[in-house]
Amino acid sequence: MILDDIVASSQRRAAALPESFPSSSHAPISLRKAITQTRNNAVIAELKFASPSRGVITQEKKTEAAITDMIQGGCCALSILTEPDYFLGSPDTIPAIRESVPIPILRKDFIVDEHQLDETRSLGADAVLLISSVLGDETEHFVKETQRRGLEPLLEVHTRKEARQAVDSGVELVGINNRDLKTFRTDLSTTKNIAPILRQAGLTVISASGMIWPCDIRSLHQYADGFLIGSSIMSSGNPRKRVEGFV
Ligand code: IGP
Repeated sequence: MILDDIVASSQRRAAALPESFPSSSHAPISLRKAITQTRNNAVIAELKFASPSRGVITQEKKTEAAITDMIQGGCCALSILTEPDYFLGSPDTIPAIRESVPIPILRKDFIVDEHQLDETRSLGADAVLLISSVLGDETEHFVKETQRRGLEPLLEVHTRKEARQAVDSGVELVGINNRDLKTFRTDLSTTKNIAPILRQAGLTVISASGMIWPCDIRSLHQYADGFLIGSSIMSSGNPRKRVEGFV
């Protein structure tokens, strides 16, 4: 299964990290606040050049231009995919853009080792993705370790069981992935099925993956506080216009 390969390669990357990292001078900006205080639709725009399910999404590797466009379009936060082998990302992107980005940056990768949390803080990110189906029983531990480093965890779930575990983990921000990472099948009703469990517990909910058009956000509006969108924006040829349509 591809997810196992991605996790194995993330473990190899983590093992090659240095023991310690230089501290970042960036004062964290709250992703949760950015989402809940946005008056329009809270859109998190994702820098994503390729994925195992789609292959190459855009040939244009213009990071800075894409990010400027996304911010001008009105997104409330950025997600930067840093996984190199399957998503063609790089951790170096975050420090390269940090100073010119006034909104929260989420680091998206396959975190499997606490060292990667130190790395994430050092890169200047505000929040980091933790994936429930990757971390299993260690999820709660990683949530705590993330918070201890002054980073905001965004915990990704895909099933009702994972959602109930999220409620018990002490996390405040949860992403519902509409894509099953094991089969790559995308179904927006995943958000509708799972969100009530999280919202009843007072958590902030982000719907992630598979939203292509503004009507997709409209159909999920009552279920989620924010919307994380990658491929539709990156493949559009005009990220600013595409984000404007969503917000
Ligand atoms: C974005 P999409 O369908 O808009 O390109 O999806 C984002 O949700 C997706 O990239 C994602 C992801 C992840 C990537 C969600 N969870 C975990 C890597 C790892």
